[in-house]
Amino acid sequence: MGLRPLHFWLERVRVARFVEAYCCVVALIVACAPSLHAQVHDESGDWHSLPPASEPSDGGFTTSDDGNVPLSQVPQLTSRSSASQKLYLNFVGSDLFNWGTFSPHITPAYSTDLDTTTFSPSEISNIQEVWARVTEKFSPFNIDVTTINPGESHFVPQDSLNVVIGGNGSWYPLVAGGVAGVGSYYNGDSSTHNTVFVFPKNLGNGFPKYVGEASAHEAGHAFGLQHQSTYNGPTKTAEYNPGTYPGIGPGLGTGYKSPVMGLSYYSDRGIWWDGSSSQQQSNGSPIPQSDLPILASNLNAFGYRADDHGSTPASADPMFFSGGAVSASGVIETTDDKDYYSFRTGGGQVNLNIKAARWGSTVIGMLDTKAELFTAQGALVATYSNVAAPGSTSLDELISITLDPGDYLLAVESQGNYGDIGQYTIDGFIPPLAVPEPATVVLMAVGSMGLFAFRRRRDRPRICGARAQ
Ligand SMILES: [Ca+2]
Ligand SMILES: [Ca+2]
Ligand SMILES: [Ca+2]
Ligand SMILES: [Zn+2]
Repeated sequence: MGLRPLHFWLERVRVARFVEAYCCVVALIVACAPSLHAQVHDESGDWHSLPPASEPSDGGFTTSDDGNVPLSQVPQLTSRSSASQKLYLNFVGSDLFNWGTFSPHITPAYSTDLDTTTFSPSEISNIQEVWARVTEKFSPFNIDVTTINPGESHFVPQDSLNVVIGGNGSWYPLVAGGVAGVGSYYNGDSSTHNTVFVFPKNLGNGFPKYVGEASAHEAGHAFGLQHQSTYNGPTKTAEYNPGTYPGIGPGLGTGYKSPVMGLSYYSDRGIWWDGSSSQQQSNGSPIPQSDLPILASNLNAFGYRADDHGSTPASADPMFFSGGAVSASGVIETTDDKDYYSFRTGGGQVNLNIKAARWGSTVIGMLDTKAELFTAQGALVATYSNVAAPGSTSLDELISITLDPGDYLLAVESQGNYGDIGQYTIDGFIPPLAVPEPATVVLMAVGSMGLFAFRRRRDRPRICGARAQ
């Protein structure tokens, strides 16, 4: 995608005619995630009011509850500190006076209560969860998702993106989940200060899943992505492609996946997508958009992170070499990646859980895992390949197999569908090599060594100085 003039581009909420008129007047495009409280135009042409978000607000004013901390004590989280390019999740507020053609001025800190001067324990927990969710989205890339402010001087192209997460965006003319300029991370438009906005007060009062999806969505815009939309021929049927999720609002089932750049709030998995962008050619045909190459492009400059575990049997990481309780973790950066591990077992029941990313017990992963087990010689022993689908919620693979003693290879992979990438963990148990009984020699007193040596020499003659087997 080439550089384009920054146009403001508005979602279709409330009165479509107003939006169209507004777009004609304002020369800039701002892409905005839909608000949970806004009305959206569904495929049938009816207007639907979205239900309240499932996360209840405590509704109370918290002043000095035990455990509240000042904003300066926001958790200092970093997903990849070695990466020089930062995706800064700013939960502490902003005083940016001008942004594009707007005047946000004061954005309060992220808050689920009325006290925006401190973080309550539950707000701290939410901040950690949002960070974990955004970390998963960008885990294949060489960019650090962090809550540590890189400093104003770093909010310049191809350096750091400032994702301001606070308030309700009342300065913006529409109720929205967030707002961003397409390509604003690299296009050098100083009016947007390498900054995008997320409005948690319009996202289930700061519900972490919605805030996480919206933060990744607005960052995606800054990194050059348009919306993922749906069409019937040249007619756009939905600005925000809901993926396989069957409706709007939570609770309509599990096992679904949706584009981060579409409508992913309610789906099990918000993933990067290959589909039709919101942009159309002059004849109406939708312009395709494959999200991943755009994110990884030279314009953004961060690219994919280096593969973390060898992709061939010869480069397997011997992490489980001696067996026993095992744990490991990694990232499937692309659908072609395989992460190989070698292990040696004394034989018996092997149990390994290969899991997509979690927040506590909640699955927040994009990766639909797959695993293959080989002998050390490369013969396939077993394949574990549950495909996540509606009704089949698991992104994980459970290996439960009885193995003969020996050396094996485990390959962790993607199921291979577009967007099946991200973090995984491995935990479980591999029966270790049988610990040999201590040799008689160890138990012998020093004074007996002569006798032992004598007996060994007689029983097992040495050949060329080496003991015969
Ligand atoms: Ca608060
Ligand atoms: Ca690999
Ligand atoms: Ca990898
Ligand atoms: Zn958007």
